[in-house]
Amino acid sequence: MLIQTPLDYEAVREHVLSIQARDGGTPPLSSATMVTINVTDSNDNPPMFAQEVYAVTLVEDISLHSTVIQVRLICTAWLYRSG
Ligand SMILES: [Ca+2]
Repeated sequence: MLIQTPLDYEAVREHVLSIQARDGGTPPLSSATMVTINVTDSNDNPPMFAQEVYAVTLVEDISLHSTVIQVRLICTAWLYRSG
């Protein structure tokens, strides 16, 4: 068996295949079996910022070490898992 399209854990975590083998005899004899493929997760989704653009205005005499902005990141792998 060969992989022909990329696997995507977030889309499909399990593939169940039915395989049949048949010989060239007369009459042909065959057997069938099931193959279950479990896809494991890899870290293939980069985190995304919650907003595309962040902007902040600061007074010039702001104290050193002041927090100037908080940005929020969304772990997209988590998004796909929870859905
Ligand atoms: Ca993943």
